Amino acid sequence: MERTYIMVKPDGVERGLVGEIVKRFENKGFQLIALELKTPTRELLEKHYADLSSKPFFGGLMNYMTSGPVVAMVWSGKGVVKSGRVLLGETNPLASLPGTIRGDFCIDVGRNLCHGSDSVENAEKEIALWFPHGVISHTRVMEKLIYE
Ligand code: DAT
Ligand code: MG
Repeated sequence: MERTYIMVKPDGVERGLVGEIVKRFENKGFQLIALELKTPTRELLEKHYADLSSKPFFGGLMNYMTSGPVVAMVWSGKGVVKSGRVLLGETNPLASLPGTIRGDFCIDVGRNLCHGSDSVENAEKEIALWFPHGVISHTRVMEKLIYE
């Protein structure tokens, strides 16, 4: 089954939006297979955001992302990478539609609450980076109520 890496950023944790964000993935029918509250090191974040290291906002992004604990999660399900990005909304919250997490709860791109992997390949890389000890393997009882 497809998997994606979803993270509640420090502003989302600080603002008490972890439950709200988890709820949206649960309501959709996706399965939570890993979750950890942790304060990431700059080294870990530099790997996670390696493709953005030359951007002018990279320093600000590192300061933001190391400002407090994050909630790191892995969600599993059919089409979860793309669908997860739809649940999150656009990178710029002001361009995000109401009904999406960023559209409903934030304003600035540098305080956009959450992260979601942008491809299946990157999802697997990010899962290996954030959960080097692996995730759970569990078949839900309700699986046939979600998938035909
Ligand atoms: P996304 O998080 O939607 O995958 P991204 O990978 O392009 O977006 O960028 C990662 C994060 O970097 C993004 O969530 C917030 C920050 N960021 C991106 N573009 C930015 C910009 N123009 N100014 C400030 N921060 C930005
Ligand atoms: Mg990205």
